[in-house]
Amino acid sequence: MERTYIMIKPDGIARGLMGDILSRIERKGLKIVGMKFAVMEEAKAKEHYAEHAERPFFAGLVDFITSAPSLSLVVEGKDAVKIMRSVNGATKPAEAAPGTIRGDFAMDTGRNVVHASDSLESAEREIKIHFGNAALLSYKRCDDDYLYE
Ligand code: IDP
Ligand code: MG
Repeated sequence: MERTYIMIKPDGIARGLMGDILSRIERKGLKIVGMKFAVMEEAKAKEHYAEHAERPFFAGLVDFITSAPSLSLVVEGKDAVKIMRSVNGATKPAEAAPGTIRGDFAMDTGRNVVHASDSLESAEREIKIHFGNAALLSYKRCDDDYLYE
């Protein structure tokens, strides 16, 4: 079982897409085991996007991510990291397939609605940044259903 870090970015929240995006995650069969709705602190945004610190879009990206509320999630399931990358779609909306979140809802790379960790290592790092030691829910498989414990 894997855990991954997902963020519905400020544009997704402002556009009223939170419910649709949560629904896609649930209908896919993944479990939401952590949720935090807040304006991200600048230090956390900088740490989260540290790999892009030298890129020309970094300052604008941090400004945008900290400008308004975003929804941070921890999502759990088999192959959750890979599956959430495919549910989100390609980084550049022009390359994102229809049926993906970015393919259906985004036009600009800088306003691409969602984030998902790109590897298990990134997921662990990002969950630590945004959830620290906060307790996450757990769930168990029960017959054909998945139940929270
Ligand atoms: P990812 O979100 O699909 O993992 P990354 O390449 O890690 O994509 O980039 C992180 C985020 O930085 C992107 O989701 C996007 O919002 C933003 N970004 C990436 N490249 C550009 C760019 O060329 N211009 C503006 N924003 C960008
Ligand atoms: Mg990335």
